[in-house]
Amino acid sequence: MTRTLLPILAATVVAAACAGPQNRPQGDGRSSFDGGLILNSAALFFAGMDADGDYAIDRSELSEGLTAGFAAADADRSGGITAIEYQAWAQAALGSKDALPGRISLDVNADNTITETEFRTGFTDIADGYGMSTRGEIAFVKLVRYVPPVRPTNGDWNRDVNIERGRR
Ligand SMILES: [Ca+2]
Ligand SMILES: [Ca+2]
Repeated sequence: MTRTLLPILAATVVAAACAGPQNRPQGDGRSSFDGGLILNSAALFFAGMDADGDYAIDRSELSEGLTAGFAAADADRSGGITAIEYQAWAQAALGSKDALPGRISLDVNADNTITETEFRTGFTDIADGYGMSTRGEIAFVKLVRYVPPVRPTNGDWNRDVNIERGRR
């Protein structure tokens, strides 16, 4: 009973949170953001791969970093990263267990295990998005992004969402 009920309750909470503007708090409960620099996905992980200290990640640093990252994440050396292992690794290496990329996006065949191929492919795709495929390196400047201030004043809650989507 408890096993089946909990996911339903969790799903209900998520659905309520996503239900739209009518469920947003009014007045002082509205959020705003003063703007500033944010870290792009996997920024801490990539930055830590800079072995020669030139503030850029080249292809060999990326490859070695991915090898080391997979080895660290696969705590029991089973050859795959389980959900629990990924959560622990993401907390340590990405800065949060909720940081992107999430486990589900890396586990392409959805077998609840992230193989080394899936791990490397997922992070290589992100690295390519930061310029690895075109420039052969990721400069640190690509790992941060400026987000302008957000001041919802006319009930336009979608603006928060659109800015969040603009990061992808
Ligand atoms: Ca470097
Ligand atoms: Ca998999």
